[in-house]
Amino acid sequence: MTKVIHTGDTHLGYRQYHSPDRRQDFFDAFRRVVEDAIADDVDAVVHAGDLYHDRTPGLEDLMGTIDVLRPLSEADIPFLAVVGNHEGTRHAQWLDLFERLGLAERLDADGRRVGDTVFYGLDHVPKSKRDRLDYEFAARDATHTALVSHGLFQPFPHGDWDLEEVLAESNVAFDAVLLGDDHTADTVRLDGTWATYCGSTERASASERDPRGYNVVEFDPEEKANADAGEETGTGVHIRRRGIDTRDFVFIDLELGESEGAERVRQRIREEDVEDAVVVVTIDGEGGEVTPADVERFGDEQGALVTRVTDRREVDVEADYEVSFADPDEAVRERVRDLGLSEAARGIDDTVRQGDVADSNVRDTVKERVSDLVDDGDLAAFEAAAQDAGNEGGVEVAGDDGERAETGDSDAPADAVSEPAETDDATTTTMEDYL
Ligand SMILES: [Mn+2]
Repeated sequence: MTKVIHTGDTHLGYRQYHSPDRRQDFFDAFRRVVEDAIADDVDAVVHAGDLYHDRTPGLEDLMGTIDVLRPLSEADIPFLAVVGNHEGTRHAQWLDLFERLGLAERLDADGRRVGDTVFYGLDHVPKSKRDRLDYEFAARDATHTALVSHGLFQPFPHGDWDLEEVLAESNVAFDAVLLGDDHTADTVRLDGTWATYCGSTERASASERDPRGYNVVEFDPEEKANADAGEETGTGVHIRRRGIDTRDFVFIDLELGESEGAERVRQRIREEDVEDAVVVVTIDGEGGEVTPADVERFGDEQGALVTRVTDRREVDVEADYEVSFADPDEAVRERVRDLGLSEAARGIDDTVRQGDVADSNVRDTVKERVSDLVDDGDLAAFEAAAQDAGNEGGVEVAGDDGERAETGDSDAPADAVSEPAETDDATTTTMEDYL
């Protein structure tokens, strides 16, 4: 029996909401996974990419990681990993450093045997380069084989990389595919293969409402032998989810009537136990007299760690400016919508400004998005949005309501939670830098 923990999308170093406590939370969650692995004496910890949020983690992040990984290697539990799209895949990187320190192993097409199971790795590959992949893996003697990869695969939601095609083209018949990138845990069966996302270990965006956790995956050689002998059993792959204790998030969804306002919001926050929690308030409806800044203050009064507001109210033009000052991000989004940019340009703008694309990843992300459009032959995406004569500044942008343009990146929050731009981002990053 081979038993491993399958984790991923740990996003270490992420100072979410500009909060040092949140940065610590991401480390704590990862540490809990490692502690469980040691307590359980599993045969390996498999990490499916996005160990770091940023492609160039800071020295503190690297040292923090060493502190987490060292007990694992002292317990003789290998840490096997692939590289995700937040880390860039072209050059030497953190994983190679930890490999050199004896704290990690990078999975590749050669495979790594653990008990009777061989684990293969396939790093994240940008969409524009996938045609060149041959999915050739070294043939190894093993009862079970598993592929570890990072990307958004079909048939999972938001998939742009067809897993059935990958499995059909691979020369190895995988029993399991252990995936990272989609922060939502999910498992499907494709013919004889189990495919599973372990989900993120901490909420990297406010759209990740479900409890966080990881997978425990067992490979039972006896059951596989019985299946091979024609008995009606499974293939001996057993996937179980286990939760981890993470920072409390309190989600408050409010529909405000015209006569309702600040008092209603304050009351709703008081009803919840928000102390030390991240409070995510979504306001909808026609209503009234409350600004995002008010809501943040109500959260602070009740001892919340962070309070974030997504304001989805329909507001008229005059009120727009009022909201704009309380929420500069929304003001910028409004203005960008009015510029009549092409889809491609909006995508670039979006990537440059997005709080959850780390600065060091912006260049690669932009390049990837543009080359995907070029490869798809989507030239319309480069045409400026039509400016109707007599259209008073409002350019119709289909379906875009301040949402992130389609990138296939599951890390994108479903709704942009208002987050003031980090000062140094705002002053040092301009679109011209990336064009
Ligand atoms: Mn991720």
